[in-house]
Amino acid sequence: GQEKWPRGEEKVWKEGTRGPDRDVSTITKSFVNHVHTSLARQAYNLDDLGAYQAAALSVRDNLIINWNATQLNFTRKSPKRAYYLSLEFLMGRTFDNALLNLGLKKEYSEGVNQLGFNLEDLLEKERDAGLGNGGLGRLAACYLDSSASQELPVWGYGLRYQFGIFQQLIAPDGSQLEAPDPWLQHDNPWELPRPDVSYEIRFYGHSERLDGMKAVWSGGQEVLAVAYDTMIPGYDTKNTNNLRLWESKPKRGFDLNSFNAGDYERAIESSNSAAAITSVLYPNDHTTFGKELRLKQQYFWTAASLADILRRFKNIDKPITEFPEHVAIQLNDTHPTLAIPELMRILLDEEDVPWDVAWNIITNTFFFTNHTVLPEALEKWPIPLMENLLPRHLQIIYDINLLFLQAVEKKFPGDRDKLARMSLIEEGFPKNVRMANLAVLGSRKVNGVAELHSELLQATILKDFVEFYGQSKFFNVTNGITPRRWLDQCNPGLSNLIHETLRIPKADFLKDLYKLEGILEYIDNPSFQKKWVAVKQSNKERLANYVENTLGYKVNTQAMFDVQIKRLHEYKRQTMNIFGVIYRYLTIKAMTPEERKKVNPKVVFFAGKAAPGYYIAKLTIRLIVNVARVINADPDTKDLLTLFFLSDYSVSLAEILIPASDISQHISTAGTEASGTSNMKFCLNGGLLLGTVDGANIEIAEEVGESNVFFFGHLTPAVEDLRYQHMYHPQPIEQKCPNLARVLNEISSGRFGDGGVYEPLLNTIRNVDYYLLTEDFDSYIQALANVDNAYQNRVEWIKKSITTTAKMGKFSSDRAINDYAQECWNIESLHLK
Ligand code: GPQ
Repeated sequence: GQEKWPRGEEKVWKEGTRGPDRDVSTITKSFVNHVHTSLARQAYNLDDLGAYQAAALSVRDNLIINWNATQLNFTRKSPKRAYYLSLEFLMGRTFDNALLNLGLKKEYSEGVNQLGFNLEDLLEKERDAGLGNGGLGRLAACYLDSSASQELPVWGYGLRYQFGIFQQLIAPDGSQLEAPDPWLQHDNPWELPRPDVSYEIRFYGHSERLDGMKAVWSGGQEVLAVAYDTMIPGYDTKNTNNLRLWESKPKRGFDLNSFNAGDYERAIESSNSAAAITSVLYPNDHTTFGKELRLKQQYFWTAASLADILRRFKNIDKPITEFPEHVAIQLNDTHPTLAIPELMRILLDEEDVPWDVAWNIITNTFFFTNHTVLPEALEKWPIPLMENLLPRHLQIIYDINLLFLQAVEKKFPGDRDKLARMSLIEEGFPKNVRMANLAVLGSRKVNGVAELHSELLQATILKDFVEFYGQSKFFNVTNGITPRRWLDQCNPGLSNLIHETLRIPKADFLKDLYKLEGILEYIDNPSFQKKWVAVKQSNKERLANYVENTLGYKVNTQAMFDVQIKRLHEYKRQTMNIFGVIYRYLTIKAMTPEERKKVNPKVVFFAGKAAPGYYIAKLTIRLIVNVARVINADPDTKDLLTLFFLSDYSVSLAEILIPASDISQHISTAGTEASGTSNMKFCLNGGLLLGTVDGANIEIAEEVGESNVFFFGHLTPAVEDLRYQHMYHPQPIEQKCPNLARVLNEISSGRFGDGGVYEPLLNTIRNVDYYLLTEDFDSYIQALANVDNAYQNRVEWIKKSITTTAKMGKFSSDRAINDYAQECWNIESLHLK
């Protein structure tokens, strides 16, 4: 029926909600208005930072109008919603992305020009929102973009860290130094504080069991979770979704009892400990540390998010048993797994729901994505820690476990080993809660992030669970990337070329990436090829400028650009790359001037952060930096080979590096990289792929054709046997891989600075070589040679590049999000008029 207008004159209200006009004069007015009122500044004292802030506030006005309209529409129509719970959202910058998604970039560029500024300079003033470590966090950011762009009712929930991923500096000796990332120092225009949306979150205390499965949890410490909303604009739609991040605050300003007793330090201590919960992102990737503060973060965030989701559900006045028909919750890795016992707690203790009914709600609401098979990344929490911090949740976990193991025993009588493997509790001193097992039990469906990874999951760490639940609970969603940021925003030249060539609106291929295949029609067209090369060339020059500005080094942009950018980790084998560079260096050194003329000149780029406590990864950075110093200063070779380690890798730096690459390296030991997503980004931008038969590399090759990628190395099924060989029949490295042995000896002998420094790193390869460099090095060197040869035939190379871009349709995160929407969430788009 027709709703009554709530207050005042409807006509006047409606006029106000129309939103600002999109013409340049409206934009300049709004900009000047923000300079004068929001910033209290003048044309006289406005620098680029101030101008960025004014422009951002003006764009934000547009976003807020759309955000409001979207949320009102969701509330009115109350469709089923999905929530993406992720401890990491690696958003990068917002300004440029918002302009592109709103379709206002031209207008703003002209507007700020009229006011004496250059839009590109203003874009540079924004700090990255680095609320994540790497692929897992960036995936979450791409998924938000795709959900909003496809008008799907999806919200993200995360934490508002005061400090994101640390800033990486390089010390004079070449090693990594960490500095804090104060990204909120100058207000963040892209968020809306919501002091009215807050929840009290309890820690510690005690839990008293009542009759049946209920209990009362009381006492302990309470802290406040306060919401901050970040607007997520869809591309080419008004639909604007929400990322809700929680900040922790003391429940009261300070502890009044201590304060009145004159103990002021004590009084602020508890308030400091509340604020500490969301103060910093844990900078570890693929490892768990078992630190109490991290567990606090996880509970604080899941409890606040669930309280918020439940409150919204209660607004629609449906019986709690219908919860899963209105709500789907995706668990991004095991980090939010406490949501499972937390929802159980609410249902049992607060909503008076019987156990079976509650468990049925749980197992129809949650969905779980696993991102690795590496054992060190599987989260475990020591029982004593959990018992102290979350006594009620531990009880619930025990209850879930008891019922579960009874069911396993019934299905597989007498298999004690199986029971031990599947139990939520790992025996030991101390005992641990296995979060992955809990996530599997509590979820409707479980997925890996690429075909191979999903297969491996089911064949290894989840094997028992597949046998118990059956195949249908387990499936694959291959990761994806948003073409808005990773094509149109980072590579406008390429995006324009495709647009002009296909003569279709950009929105057509940016929203349906399969349309890129259309460029194959022009693959033999010399003028198209020329333009294709020109785009790559200008992207290489942009990167060269960046290197000159940051490192003061002139880069040869005629050389092949070879890039490896990702977190430093032994399994990703940056070591193999740097050893390969050294091998190349030694080879060129040994050549006659005549032979050198035939060498394909190459510039090698590395970037990536190492976890502050990851000694070997940090040594690898130090080695790369010091090798670069030697190689770049060698007059015999420096025209043919240079090497750069670009510090402080970030989303924004990736946006410069990726479009400039001719070849990129994704060279993990087979079976270790779950998917990889930068491989997709490079290929989308016409860079070729050098990689192992691992993760999404395999599916990329399936799309672009194996002749267009450079594969090498042992395959996954061989890896286990090889490791076994290494363990039980060790062989000296000189015998196994003389080429690699020679490289390691050059390092030891001090050719790249004090060799002794690198012994611990070199010994990981000489001794155990868990990641099998000695097994793959020769075929790696061969693959590099194949890359050089292919590059010599420039026309063929260009065609490979065009084909690679053309065939990236599958890797749009729009496709991935649709897989989730259909396979898991059962949600539909809601178009906003
Ligand atoms: N990934 Cl477990 C991370 O970035 N951090 C982690 O702690 C774990 C996984 C990555 C994974 O290594 C990549 O292969 C994936 O492409 C990415 O998650 C997204 O699924």
